Amino acid sequence: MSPVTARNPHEDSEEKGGGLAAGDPDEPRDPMDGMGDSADTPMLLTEIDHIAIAVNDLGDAIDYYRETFGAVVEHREIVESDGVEEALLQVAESYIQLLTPTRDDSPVAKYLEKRGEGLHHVGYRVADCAVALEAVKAQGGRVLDEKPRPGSRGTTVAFIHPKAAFGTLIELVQE
Ligand code: CMX
Ligand code: CO
Repeated sequence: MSPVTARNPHEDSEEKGGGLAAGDPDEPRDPMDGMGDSADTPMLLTEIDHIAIAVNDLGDAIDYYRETFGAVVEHREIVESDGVEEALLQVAESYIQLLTPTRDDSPVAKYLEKRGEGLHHVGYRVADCAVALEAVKAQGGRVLDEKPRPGSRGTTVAFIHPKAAFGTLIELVQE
């Protein structure tokens, strides 16, 4: 069997520097090449909503961001259900979310104790949190919230377990 008759159109566009289709304007690259099963999943994430950083002292962290970068607090809130106080600092269409625990059994208190200050989670904005959460579950994802729930500043959110997401705690955020 000749390699020409066995030609797989996906192989051409994965070749670096010179398959038959390379440079042919009539044969656009398939952006899903090499993406495996994700070709079936429509893009659900519309923006980075926020990067959350766990800190021991919210005031100190706010001062650091203001003095170092000129970043100012847009919103401040205590989220009792999560045992956190947060400050949101806007960066273009996204936020830095500075987080500190309000009680000892808060997930952020546990995180600080175990790992110290630092990046706690990434919030990805989605158009519809329920739809995105169902898509994660359909892929066998390990979710922390079976149903979307209220987040801060009137958002609807759901968390995905970091152990099932390459070590990053993910929050789906619908505005
Ligand atoms: N990022 C990455 N890994 C994390 C993590 C985080 N934020 N938090 C915990 N882990 C890891 C731990 O290091 C640990 O790993 P090992 O088993 O390798 O040691 C593992 O996950 C289990 O961690 P744990 O300390 O035993 O903590 P729990 O399982 O009790 O809780 C989690 C972890 C993610 C389930 C819990 O923090 C949670 O439910 N989080 C979602 C809610 C939340 O974080 N709310 C605050 C934010 C509110 C907001 O954004 O508004
Ligand atoms: Co968050």
